Amino acid sequence: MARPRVLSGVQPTGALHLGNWLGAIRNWVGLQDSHDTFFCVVDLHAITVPHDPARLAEDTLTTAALYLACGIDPQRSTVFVQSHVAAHSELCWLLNCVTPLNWLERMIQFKEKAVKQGDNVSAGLLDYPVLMAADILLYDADLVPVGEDQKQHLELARDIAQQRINSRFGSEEAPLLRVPEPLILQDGARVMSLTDGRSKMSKSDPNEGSRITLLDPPELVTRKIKRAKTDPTMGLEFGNPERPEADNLLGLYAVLSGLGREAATAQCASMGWGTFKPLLAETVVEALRPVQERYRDLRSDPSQLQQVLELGRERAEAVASTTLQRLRDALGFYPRS
Ligand code: AQP
Repeated sequence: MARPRVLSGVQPTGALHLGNWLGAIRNWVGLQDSHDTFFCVVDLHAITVPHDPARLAEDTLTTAALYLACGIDPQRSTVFVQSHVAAHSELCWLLNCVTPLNWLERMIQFKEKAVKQGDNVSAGLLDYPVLMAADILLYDADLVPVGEDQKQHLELARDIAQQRINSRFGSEEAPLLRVPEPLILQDGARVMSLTDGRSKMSKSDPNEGSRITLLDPPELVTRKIKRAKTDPTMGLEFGNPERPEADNLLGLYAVLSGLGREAATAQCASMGWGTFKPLLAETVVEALRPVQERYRDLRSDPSQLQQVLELGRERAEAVASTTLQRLRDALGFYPRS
């Protein structure tokens, strides 16, 4: 029986951080044996906000190398760069033309990010969820791992596939697009900012001290944790709404030490911040060490990474071109000879 297909990706908008790892990539690694996994670096999404052309290619390679360094295996997964498969842009256009504008205007992420852009907000930012729908629908993905922040976008992809394509241009017996389901991961850790336990750790936070990136050297990790926001209460605990920083940092310790929440709570319940922070710093440094070593190996041989991405592009294109052709035919385009 065919394994369910999963698709996901991260934007190359800067160095990946602990949130991207623990909330996304680490979970992808565990899916590789049981699912048919497609992981792309979503560089077309990265230009929906102002970007630096001098950094995009480098950030794309860094992101791909980090996927592999974190345990994505190109033999078992299809790893590719979104813009290398032109079908993403073409399907996005086809879907744009059937997606009501007001579906996009009510997307929470658009509203939040648009505020930050002021008058310069691009049509691309509004269109972000349609491109994401194209990414998913091109590969007939059965499942999409989603965090809380992406649930609304997946719902939109489902509505476009079902209400705007399948029911208008397909038939019940032969749907044109597979309607994907969310894959809610038990272990979907949400990592919060080091400087504000109520907002998520994010690549685009202007304060670099708010996040630990996967490539931060040990001294920097230690410094960032030392400066991380704390509170005056003694002892670490989970679930106290008055203490989001304690919850977040104890959560990081529980996951990265491998102890789990119960044992981590037992160990740290009466520990002061002055004892806890060096312990957490050492744990983070040790957890990152093998990732950083594998990353350095991968970057020392550019041809290896290039080969992985080329193989990924071929595999991805084979699937994507079939879906796209199905759509072109159903929408009535004059066929190319
Ligand atoms: N803080 C987080 N905790 C848990 N998971 C997180 N993810 C991101 N931040 C956290 C997950 O990482 C995946 C890829 O994210 P993305 O780069 O496509 O976009 P994002 O969610 O917008 O991530 P950032 O870091 O906040 O990027 P910017 O600042 O560029 O917008 C997703 O699965 C996401 O849930």
